[in-house]
Amino acid sequence: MATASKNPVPARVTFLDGRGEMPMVEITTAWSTAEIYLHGAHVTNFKKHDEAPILFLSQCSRFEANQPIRGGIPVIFPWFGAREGMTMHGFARIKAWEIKEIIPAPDGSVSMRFRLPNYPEAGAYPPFLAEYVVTVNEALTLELIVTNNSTEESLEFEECLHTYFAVEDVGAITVAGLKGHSYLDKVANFAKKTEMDQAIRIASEVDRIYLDASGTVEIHDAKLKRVIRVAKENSTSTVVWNPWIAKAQQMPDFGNEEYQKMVCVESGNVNVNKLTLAPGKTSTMKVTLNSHH
Ligand code: TA6
Repeated sequence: MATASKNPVPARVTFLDGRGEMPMVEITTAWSTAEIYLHGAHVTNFKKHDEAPILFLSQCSRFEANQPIRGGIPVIFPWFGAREGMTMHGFARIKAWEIKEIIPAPDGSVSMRFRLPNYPEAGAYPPFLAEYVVTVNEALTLELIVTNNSTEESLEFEECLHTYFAVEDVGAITVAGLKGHSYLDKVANFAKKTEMDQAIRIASEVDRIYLDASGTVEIHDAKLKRVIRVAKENSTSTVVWNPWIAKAQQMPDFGNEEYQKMVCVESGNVNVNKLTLAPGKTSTMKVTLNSHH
């Protein structure tokens, strides 16, 4: 929770046209700055005033309709991964969300509530409401709130905040907090394995869905001398991904060398951890990102 400052610096919320003339909002608080595009309710930047940005954003990212932004925090909903004949990772990240509420708090924090309008692609699902609350202070807190508005059908869905973290050199980081968990190794055709390392190192393509993993994960960045903490509530899947060299070269919206400057640590409920929401019920997945030296 943000430490309430005696004379909170008034927060500032600015609406502007971002890259690709896409509407975005910039939030500046006493502790930090964040940028959020309405496209996908996509957070593209979070930077504490005295630190390097916490999120990675590709220099080659697209900023156009029906294309995901490469980097920041893609909001993956209502499915994760590939679906025959459908867009990868659901449609929420490539659609415009609406701003429903801006809530300045007495301590100088700012929260912004976004809502996913009812697009035709949602027709395959029982009626639902998806909202996303982004809170900016010395941390960045994200809440993905899904309500099943059906009176008789259960809502089955996957969700994931597919966060790209900025690192100085991916070869000099470790990812901690997943030892002992089972994971599906996409690089080995989704073979089920067990994580043996408390400090995971990345020296090749890594694409792992850790299952029943609800704990905090830390990214230790030796070169930036900082630790990024990914804490979460109501999320039992953690995905760790780095495309490495070959995959980086195959992605047109990602620089060939950019794999060295990022790691995805994603918080969700995917695969066998997918959610089934009873009629009228609401589920809230909460992720809090922070960093310290
Ligand atoms: O979360 C890891 C992953 O599923 C990888 O397999 C890779 O596909 C990545 O997501 C990025 O997917 P995207 O559709 O954003 O290129």
